[in-house]
Amino acid sequence: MSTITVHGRATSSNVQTVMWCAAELGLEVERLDVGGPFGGTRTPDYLAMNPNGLVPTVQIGDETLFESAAIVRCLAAMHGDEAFWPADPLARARLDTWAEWGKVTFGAAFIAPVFIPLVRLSEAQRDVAALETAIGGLNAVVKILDDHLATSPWIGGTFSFADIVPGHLLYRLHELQATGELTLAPHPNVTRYYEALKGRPAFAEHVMISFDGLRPK
Ligand SMILES: N[C@@H](CCC(=O)N[C@@H](CS)C(=O)NCC(=O)O)C(=O)O
Repeated sequence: MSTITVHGRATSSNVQTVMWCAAELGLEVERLDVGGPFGGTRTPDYLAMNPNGLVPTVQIGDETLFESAAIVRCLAAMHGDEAFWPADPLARARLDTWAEWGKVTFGAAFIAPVFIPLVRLSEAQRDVAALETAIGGLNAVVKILDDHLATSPWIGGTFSFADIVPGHLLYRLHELQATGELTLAPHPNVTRYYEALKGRPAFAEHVMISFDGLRPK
């Protein structure tokens, strides 16, 4: 089996998706601390692998990839069984719809407009009005997931690659609610789903990582 090397700090949510997916698939991965306080993303060698200068960058054998969701799909296609990565294109697309939604809708509504102001900015640096609007938008998005999960235990009938992309956001979402920093409308199905994710050892190891180190000093 090809060696898998993940360049990226463990506190990066996008690195977490890749690490969680690899662990669910039972893959051995070497992870290197890159990005954030570790630096290393602006060197010519790194930029040659990932011109965005972001993490993760993943090497699978001689191949180098960036974009976490694409990497999750690649690992799933290479190593997933029929439940994790269905062979039928339509069955897979039914799941992938939610993986894509997790990235471009849920992730976009949560990380930049809500998580970053609440965690990475001091109160003085926050645009309170913009944050309130963003929390309203996030509520609407979480309701979409909650409605979907009312009829399904996982994103699909069984755990699959499609749980990784929206699922990895839920540790941060629920931690911010637990501390009272974020208040959302009740979302019982999402909370039930999060409790199920917490029972997965790979999720606990790679996603439930404190983000306190990201807070301003
Ligand atoms: N669309 C990219 C986004 C990658 C990204 O924004 N990574 C962040 C961490 S989550 C990053 O590299 N931040 C700068 C750093 O850690 O040095 C992906 O999904 O891989």
